[in-house]
Amino acid sequence: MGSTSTLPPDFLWGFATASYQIEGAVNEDGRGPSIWDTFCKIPGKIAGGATGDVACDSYHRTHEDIALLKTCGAQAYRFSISWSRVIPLGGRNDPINPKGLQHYVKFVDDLLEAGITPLITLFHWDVPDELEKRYGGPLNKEEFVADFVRYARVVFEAMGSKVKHWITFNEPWCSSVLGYNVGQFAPGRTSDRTKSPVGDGSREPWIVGHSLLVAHGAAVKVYRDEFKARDGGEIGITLNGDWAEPWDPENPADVEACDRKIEFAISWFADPIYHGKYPDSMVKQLGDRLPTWSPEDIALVHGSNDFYGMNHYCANYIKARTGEPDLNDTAGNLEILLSNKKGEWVGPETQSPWLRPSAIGFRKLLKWLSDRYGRPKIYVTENGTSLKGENDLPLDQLLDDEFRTQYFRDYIDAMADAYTLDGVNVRAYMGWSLLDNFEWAEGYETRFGVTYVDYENDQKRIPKKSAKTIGEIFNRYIQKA
Ligand code: PNW
Repeated sequence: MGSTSTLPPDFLWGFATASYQIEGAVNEDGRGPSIWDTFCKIPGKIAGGATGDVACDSYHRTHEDIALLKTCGAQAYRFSISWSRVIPLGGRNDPINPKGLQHYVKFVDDLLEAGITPLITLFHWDVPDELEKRYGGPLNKEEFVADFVRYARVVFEAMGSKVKHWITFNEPWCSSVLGYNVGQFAPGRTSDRTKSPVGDGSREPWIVGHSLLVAHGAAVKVYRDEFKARDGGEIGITLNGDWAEPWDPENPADVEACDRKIEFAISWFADPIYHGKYPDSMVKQLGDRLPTWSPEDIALVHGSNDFYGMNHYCANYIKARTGEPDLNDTAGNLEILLSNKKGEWVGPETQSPWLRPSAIGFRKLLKWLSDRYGRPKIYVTENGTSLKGENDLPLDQLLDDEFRTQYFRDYIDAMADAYTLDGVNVRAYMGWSLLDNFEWAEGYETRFGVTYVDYENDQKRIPKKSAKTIGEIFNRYIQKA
């Protein structure tokens, strides 16, 4: 397997990051706070009491990051813009912060000068805190959509002539479910009163997901109406989702539950975009808690992807639940497990409790998405792994990250097979991540970088083995033009 597979000559590869995870400089040059600044201040929410106050200090080290990209041979860099750096209060009538905007314009110029293609994510979970306070952020669709559209237009105006690949939202599933049901991510709302005094996990995630979809569609319309003809770029959304295997392949209920799991995680967003409606499985389980589509809103959303942005890390075993679903269930009335009926693990353990690698699952999910959505152009916008205990290793061992290197070999193999053997139109791949960084609720204890960041010593960066190897892997696969 793998040996005869290839990737096309124009295949684009590089690395991804997100603003709050790497930038630091949270109070600098007029940036306003986002919901993550606020959430990190609540005791007990983040491992080790960590915050993104300094993170990798990338706001001050754009040149170091570009040098790293060049050392790895990366052709592309996916990063996100902090909305509250550009518009500190966030709203459509609030002032623009020229210094914040200029930071990103300059960064794009520097990337282009270094020969690196920028892919920009407009939103990677960091709602301006003022909008959360003003009207509840994406719980208020009308306000949120209007404010997001204005922010998107400001960014397109400033950088549209230079940036050809735009991602509206990163992983709306995470914002909706982890932010409004589990309460593990900002703004931390949940029905669980031991975790939060506010929130309704049975309703809010579905409302938030709907708002994010409409905001995506509205921003795409602005791009297509006002910029695309002049700038010739493309725009899409990035969705996360893992592959699903039945816990007991002999049990039809478990087999059926696998599709339902992917529908609740991915098709929740992808079906409206590609098919103009929510999946039947979700309508059936959620009833009137799932918002219905007005003709105006679905017209914005249906057909709104120029490419499908795919974040993918791992696979799960799925066991159907019997009986009525819990009101707070967001998964499709099933259990998500890491081992099957025979007691076999889906993959080796990592530092992230939810992540056990299974490269064959990547190939299968690529095919599943390709079939369900009419063979869209797919950009893999994140893929990568943490390592069990990496943070505790002596430096020489930490830098020799063979486990991560093998993960990339296996996953890129699987992707090349999907392209070559299964006819999947996958055209780009961004490894997660260029740098060890602020891993949300897990703080700095979990590392995902191909570059080690020494948080104790002036955020010094040292490339790991994986940083040096990934380019060789792509060189083998990408056909010479
Ligand atoms: C993605 N889960 O998030 C994000 O886009 C990145 O910002 C993040 O650093 C990366 O994956 C690694 O975690 C996820 O619990 C976070 O299933 C959590 C989950 C999935 C994706």
